[in-house]
Amino acid sequence: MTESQPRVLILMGSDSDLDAMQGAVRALGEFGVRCEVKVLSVHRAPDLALLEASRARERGIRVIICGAGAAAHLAGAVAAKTTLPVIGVPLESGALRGLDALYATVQMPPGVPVATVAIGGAHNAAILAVQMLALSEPELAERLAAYKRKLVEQVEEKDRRAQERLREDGLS
Ligand code: RP5
Repeated sequence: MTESQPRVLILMGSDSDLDAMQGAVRALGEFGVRCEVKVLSVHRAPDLALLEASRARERGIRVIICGAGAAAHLAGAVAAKTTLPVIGVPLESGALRGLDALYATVQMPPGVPVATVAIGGAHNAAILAVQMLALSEPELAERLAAYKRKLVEQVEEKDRRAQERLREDGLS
């Protein structure tokens, strides 16, 4: 495997999922983690989707992120065909606004887990994927630590702003 090979595979059920899944691509990019992105419906092209899942490990992929809306079976079906960790992102789509996708993604039978993030949680899916890769990559763990420090700074800034508002409103 070469350094430039993608280690995260992002699958999505439709091109209509792309906007929602771009947060994952962006976040992985910020950590310098290469990914491959594919539209692959397990309902409309099941053979292709299952082939992709079963070949992912031997291609050097280490984590698979699957985003889908409605009857969102992509992550579960992919998890059935690989020993790689699979992260599911339920997406908002149609009348049930993502609740259907959440249930379909998270309610997996024993033995076939899908690590399910929030509805529309593509960013968190990427962070979780980086955390998995960082188990064996100290440099990535360093970047995650820096990311966590930034989160703390952001909270401190929010507190400063809240205190300022309270003072301006004569409430402190
Ligand atoms: C799901 O149905 C897809 O993941 C998408 O969220 C939703 C609608 O798909 P399209 O009809 O836009 O292709 O399978």
